[in-house]
Amino acid sequence: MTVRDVTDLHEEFDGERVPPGQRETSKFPVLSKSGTPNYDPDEYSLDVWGAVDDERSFSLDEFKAVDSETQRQDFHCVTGWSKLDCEFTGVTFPTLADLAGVHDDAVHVMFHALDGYTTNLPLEECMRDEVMLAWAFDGDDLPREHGGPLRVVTPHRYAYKGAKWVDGVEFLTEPERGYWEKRGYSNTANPWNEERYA
Ligand SMILES: Nc1nc2c(c(=O)[nH]1)N[C@H]1C(S)=C(S)[C@@H](COP(=O)(O)O)O[C@H]1N2
Ligand SMILES: [Mo]
Repeated sequence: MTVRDVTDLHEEFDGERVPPGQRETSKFPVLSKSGTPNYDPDEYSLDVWGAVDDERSFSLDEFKAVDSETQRQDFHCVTGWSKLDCEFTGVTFPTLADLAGVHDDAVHVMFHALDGYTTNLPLEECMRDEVMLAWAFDGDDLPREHGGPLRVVTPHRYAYKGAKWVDGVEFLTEPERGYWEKRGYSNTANPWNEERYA
């Protein structure tokens, strides 16, 4: 299996591999605002809507049939730990955007999740190959507490920008704020600038 290594991403941000104020951990801590939500695999769908040509709804099997890849990435939590060399398998955001046909006036994205979590990013920060909707971690199904069946990963931003249990991707023509962004976390979340809290 080919693994695309994107662990040199920090060079783009003129920073060290472990961003300032972060400590490397070999564990994979769990951070969830309200525990792991239940879901029915038969009912689950990933919905894509808003400023797109084709609003889409994928079952898990349908989504897993989309062109996917495996990447080696680092993971930076705003609370101060970084986990290096995570292997995530999934669909890149640009691939998903291509399937939906994003309108020219789309500028922002809101991710929605099964636990009521939301998080937002400018469209241009989503249109990077290392932003993935991932269903596998280190070769196995993504563990439920880490966002299985499907989560977003954002290695260029603190990990709260990556919704676990993602079930919706909404393309917006105006910026909006997600769950933590409304509650004092940085809207921009660049780990190499320590954009932690607003
Ligand atoms: N749906 C959802 N996604 C979420 C969260 C959450 O509470 N709900 N927590 C975020 C935060 S603050 C972090 S640091 C990462 C943690 O991912 P992990 O639990 O796999 O380490 O998920 C992010 N995505
Ligand atoms: Mo977090």
